[in-house]
Formats: sequence, structure tokens, C-alpha cells
Amino acid sequence: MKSCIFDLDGVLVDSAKYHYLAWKALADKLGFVFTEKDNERLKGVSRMKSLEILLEIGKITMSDGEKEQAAAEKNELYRSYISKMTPEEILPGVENFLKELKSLGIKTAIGSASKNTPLILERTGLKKYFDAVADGTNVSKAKPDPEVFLKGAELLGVDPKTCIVFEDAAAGVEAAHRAGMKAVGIGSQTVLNEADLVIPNFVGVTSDILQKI
Ligand code: B16
Ligand code: MG
Repeated sequence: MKSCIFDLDGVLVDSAKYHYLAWKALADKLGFVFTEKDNERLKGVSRMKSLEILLEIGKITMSDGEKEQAAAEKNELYRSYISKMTPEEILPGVENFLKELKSLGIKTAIGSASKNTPLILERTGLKKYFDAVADGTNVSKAKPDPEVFLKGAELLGVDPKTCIVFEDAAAGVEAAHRAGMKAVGIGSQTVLNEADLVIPNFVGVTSDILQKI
């Protein structure tokens, strides 16, 4: 039997738009322009690494203490956005797919870099579909390190080789492969060309997909 591990941001929900608004507020305060295109570079990347990329774009240097402070400020604003999320923000097709996996007894886990995963799962009502959560609260190495997906398999009590990862970031696809897992890319074939299979989204997707890879 196969098990499924899902990335959160960009796969199950679009929290990237809230990350963008919160990072943009920080850039505005520091006096430089931060575009949605720049924001693409932060997807799937840890909070501190995201700040470092942002500061590089703005050509700004900060001490470690200032970085901690700026990241905390961004996170506070980000949490104020995600604390207002609703089940309507679950991406199209996702809930049907998760319901089917549950009815078939297929084990599912989250594999996300985000320390805010618990709040998002609770606000969107997605929590009930998952048997385990590996996220920024119980994992320390960022994708493409395989730690988050190996942790997911460990929490599920399954062999990593039986897991299929659903990911929207190239670094996440690499992490899945390094964990010995198959990867389904969600998004564009060009960005996710290393994935075993790429689909644009979950609309109309059924458990048949697990046999295709
Ligand atoms: P937080 P994922 C990632 O989520 C986001 O894509 C990335 O933009 C963010 O910096 C990272 O989580 C950390 O998030 O600040 O909430 O701990 O794609 O791995 O689900
Ligand atoms: Mg993602």
C-alpha cells in the first residue's frame, strides 16, 4: 500500500499570497520594492533564508539580532492574515482527493517547512485528513534536505520507498527523491521537470494517480 505526503503552501492552500503581503510590508518599511516575481524565490524556503533573500534584493545588511526582530515582525503580520483563513481557501480538487484517500485507508502526512502549519490546518479544517504532520515545528533542515519527508514517513510508520510526495517547489521534488520517494509536481512542467509526474492542480484527480507513478 502506498502512502501520500503533501507539501502545504502551494499544494493544499495558497498561503504564498500572505507570505508575499507580509514580506512586502517589511520591504516597504526598509524602503525598497519587493515584487510578486521576487516572492517566487521564497517558495518552499525557510523563514530565515527567505529574509536573507529579501535583504539581498534590497541590498541591506542586518545584524543577527536585527534579523531575528525583522523575521518575528513579518511572522506576526503573516499570522494575522492566516488566522483569518477559511475552508474556502483550500485549493480546487484537494478536498475530494483527500476524502477519497481517507475512504481507501491510505495514510497521509503533511511535509511542510512552515512553523505555522498547525494554524493553517486548523483554520482551513484540513487537519482531519492527516495521520501525521512533519513541519517546521518538528524538523530543522530545509528542503532540498529530505528530513521533512523522512520524518513524515517515520511518523506514519511506513517505509519511505512506499511514499509519494506532492510538491510545488523544485527544492521539494529534490528532497522527495533524496528521501527515496516518488514526487508528483503540482504546477508547471518547466519548473518541476525533475518530478516523476506533473499535474497543474488537483481538479478531477483521483487515487488512480497513485498507480501512474
Ligand atoms: P513559516 P511549504 C513554506 O511552506 C513556504 O513555501 C515558504 O515561503 C515559507 O518561508 C516557509 O514555509 C516557512 O514558513 O514562516 O510559516 O515558518 O511550501 O514548505 O508548505
Ligand atoms: Mg510549497
